[in-house]
Amino acid sequence: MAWARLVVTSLLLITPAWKVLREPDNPIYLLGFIVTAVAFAAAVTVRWLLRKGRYGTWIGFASSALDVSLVSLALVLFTFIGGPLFGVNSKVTFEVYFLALAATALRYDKRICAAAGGLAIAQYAALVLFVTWRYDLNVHFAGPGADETGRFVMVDQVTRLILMGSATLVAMLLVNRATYLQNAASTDPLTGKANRAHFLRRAHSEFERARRHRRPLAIAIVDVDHFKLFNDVHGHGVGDTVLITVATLLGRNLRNADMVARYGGEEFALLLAEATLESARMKIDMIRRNVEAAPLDLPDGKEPSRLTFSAGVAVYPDDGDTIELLIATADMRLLSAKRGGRNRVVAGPATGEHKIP
Ligand code: GH3
Ligand code: MG
Ligand code: MG
Repeated sequence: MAWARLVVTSLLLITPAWKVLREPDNPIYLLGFIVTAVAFAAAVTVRWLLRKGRYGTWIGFASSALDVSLVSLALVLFTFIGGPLFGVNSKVTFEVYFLALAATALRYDKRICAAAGGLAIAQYAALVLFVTWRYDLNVHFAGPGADETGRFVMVDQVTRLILMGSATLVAMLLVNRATYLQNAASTDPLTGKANRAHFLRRAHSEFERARRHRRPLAIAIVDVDHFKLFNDVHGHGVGDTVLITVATLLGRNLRNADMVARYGGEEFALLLAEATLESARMKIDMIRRNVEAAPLDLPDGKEPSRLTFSAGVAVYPDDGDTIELLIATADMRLLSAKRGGRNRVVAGPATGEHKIP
C-alpha cells in the first residue's frame, strides 16, 4: 500500500510539474504542483514510518484523511487565488478525490473507507456552501478564465457529492467482499478454525516478533488418538463431530494472542505466544485432561469411545530458530508420544530424538 501511494503520487506530479515548467508565472499551476509535492512527501513519510515498524490502524486513518484533505486544500487554494469557479468546477483535481477514496479499499477496513468518504463529502460540501455564500457567481461566471471553468450549476455540485457518497459505498462493499474471501481462504470450513496456510503465515509473523523482542514462542502439534476408529465404527459424520469437539476444546483454553489451527486431517497446530517449554507443556496437558474428561454424546446412540489426543511441543529459542525447525521438532515429539502409548504430551527431547540440523 505504501508503495502504491508512492507510485501514484509520483505519477500525479507529472502534469503539475510540466505545467509549471511551461507557465512558471501561473499561480494556479504552481499551487497544484506544491500540493502534489506535499502529497508525495507524505507518501515518503508514511513509507518511512512503516519501515521503522510504526504500523497501526491510526496510520491508515491518518494517511487517508490526509489524502482527501490535500485535494480539498488544493480546491480551497484555487478558490482564493484563481476565483470560486476554479475551486468548485475544477476538472482534474476534483477527480483525485475518487482516487483517494478507491485507495481506502486497499486498507481492508470499512471504518477507514467510511471516515475518508465522510470527510471528503463534508469538506467539499463546506467549500460549495462557502463559495455560494461568499461570491456572486454570476459575476465570476463572466470573469477571467470563464472559458476554462464554465458556470456554477448547483445540481452538478449535488451530483458530485452523491458520486462521492457512491464511491465510498463501493469501496466499503469491496472491503466486505475482500474480507469474506480472505476469511474463506484462511479458515477450515469444518471446524471454523484457521487452516494450515493461515497458521503458517501467523506463525512466521509471531516468530519475527518473538525474535525481535527476545521472547519465547511455543508450537504444538496435536493428533487425535485412534481417530480412524470413530470413522470406521460410527461413520464419517461422527468423525466430523469429534473433530469439531476437539477444535472447540483446544480453542476454549487459549489466550487471545494464541492460535489454534487445523493443520491437516485430525491434526491441529497450536501457537502459544510468550510460552516456555514448561508452561506450554502444562497448558496442553491441561487441555488433554479436559478433552479426556469431556462427555462425548454420539448421535448414533452407540457407546462413546474414549476421545484422547497426543501432542508434541517445541519452543523458540531452545528447539530451533526457524518455524520449520520448530514444527519438525514438535512433530518428532508427537511421534514419540504415540510410540509411548498415546494420550500424552511430549515437550522435552524425546528418547532417541536427535537434534535436527
Ligand atoms: P493414531 O492414533 O496413530 O493417530 O491413529 P489415527 O487413527 O488417528 O490415525 P490415522 O492417520 O490412521 O487416521 C486418520 C484418519 O482421519 C484417516 C482419515 O480418513 C481421517 N480424516 C481425515 N480428515 C477427516 C475429516 O475431515 N473428517 C473425517 N471424518 N475424517 C477425516
Ligand atoms: Mg494423524
Ligand atoms: Mg491420529
